[in-house]
Amino acid sequence: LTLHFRAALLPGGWARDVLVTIEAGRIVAVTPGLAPPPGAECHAIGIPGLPNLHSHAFQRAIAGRTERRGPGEDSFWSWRDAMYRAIGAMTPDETEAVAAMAYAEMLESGLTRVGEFHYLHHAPDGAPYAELAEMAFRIAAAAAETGIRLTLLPVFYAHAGFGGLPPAPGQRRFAGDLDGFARLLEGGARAVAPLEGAVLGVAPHSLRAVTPEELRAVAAMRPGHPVHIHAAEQTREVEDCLAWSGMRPVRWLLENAAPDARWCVVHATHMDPGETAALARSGAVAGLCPVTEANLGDGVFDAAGWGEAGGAWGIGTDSNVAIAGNGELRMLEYSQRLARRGRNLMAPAPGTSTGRALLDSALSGGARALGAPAPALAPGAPADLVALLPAPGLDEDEALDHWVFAAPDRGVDRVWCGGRAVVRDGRHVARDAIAARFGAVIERLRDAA
Ligand code: NGQ
Ligand code: ZN
Repeated sequence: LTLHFRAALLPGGWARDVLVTIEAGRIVAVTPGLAPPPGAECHAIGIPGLPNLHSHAFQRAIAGRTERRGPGEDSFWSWRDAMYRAIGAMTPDETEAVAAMAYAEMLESGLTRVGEFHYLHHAPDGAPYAELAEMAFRIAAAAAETGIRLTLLPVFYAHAGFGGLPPAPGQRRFAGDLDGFARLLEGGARAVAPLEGAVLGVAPHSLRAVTPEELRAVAAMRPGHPVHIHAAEQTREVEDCLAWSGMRPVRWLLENAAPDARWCVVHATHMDPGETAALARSGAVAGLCPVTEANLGDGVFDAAGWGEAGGAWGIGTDSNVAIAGNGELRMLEYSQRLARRGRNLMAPAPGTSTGRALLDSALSGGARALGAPAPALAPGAPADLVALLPAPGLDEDEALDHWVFAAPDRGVDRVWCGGRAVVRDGRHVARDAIAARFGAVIERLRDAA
């Protein structure tokens, strides 16, 4: 396969008239300054595929179904109850169908690898499936069907709150002990084994859901592989952690879990300046999910301060309420503008492009968090590429700024994973079948609820 881009973002920056040769799923040559030879496929703007470092695919099933004001205080916590109820009856077939829809939409927005923070393990009554890792196989099947790269993060979840509280009834599909988790992990390894480039990490769910001993045990189960944890997303979690330990959640992690470059701290919304500086220094990636964080009323992550502290970050679509790579980047910059009453706060220096800075960070931080090679249009790299729609009259960085801030939708033309075109004209190649199946599942779940 030979692709030609009028402009392409290479490791050293933009180049024009770039010929990209792909063989057996990998890029074998990248040559700027060439006119398209006969037979080459021509596109406008080429960028590497973006990592989506945090997804709960099944939550795509409630998109649009939790936006009606509740009876009491409507908050993250009442959303969580509604989410538990709405998905309480979801079967393995249904979960696979919903995940396939979410993954197709991720690809349609240029997200070519997903970190699936996977905790829907057991049957609706909490009983283990005959194959304990049944649901991991379903996630892997959805990834295989859509062509997205998978970093599977099986989640250890044992408690309803700080201090080792027993799990609540709504959490029985997630909960288990360390022995069960070791077997889930072994099943997860079998599930992802057939997928090219798949990665297996671990995810202690949160400081609420694991004890310190469990956290240490889980983090040690996949040496050298990603460790993801939710932390400091809601102020109530900060208060509960202070009451339990005398420390804020990120401070507790720093003192007790020794996070390093294989860690991804998801959200990390509420940090004081000391936590921000120390966590940034640790090498841990901040897993930012700006659209979900806005949707759930989490608060504003100080991304500008994190950047000044040298912190790495990537983006995640988390609840999948709206799936778009450019949408996450836009929300991230806009949250900073609203909080600091300034503009272009994520651009590092005068004259630099905000869209470019956002993309560069999300590519490198996201890949690190997912244990994946840095996405690059370079020989030897996996052929995971995105062609953006042309932006007439704009220079290259402006085209990225347009994609982030001005594109009417996902702004993506074509996407390749492993050299295979999985999105054409902005549509996943199997969208019709996947969307039909998804629609039937949504109706069934609504009837069941
Ligand atoms: C999750 N979502 O794991 O899906 C959580 C809700 C929890 C977010 N934190 C459950 N956004 O945190 O207990
Ligand atoms: Zn999450």
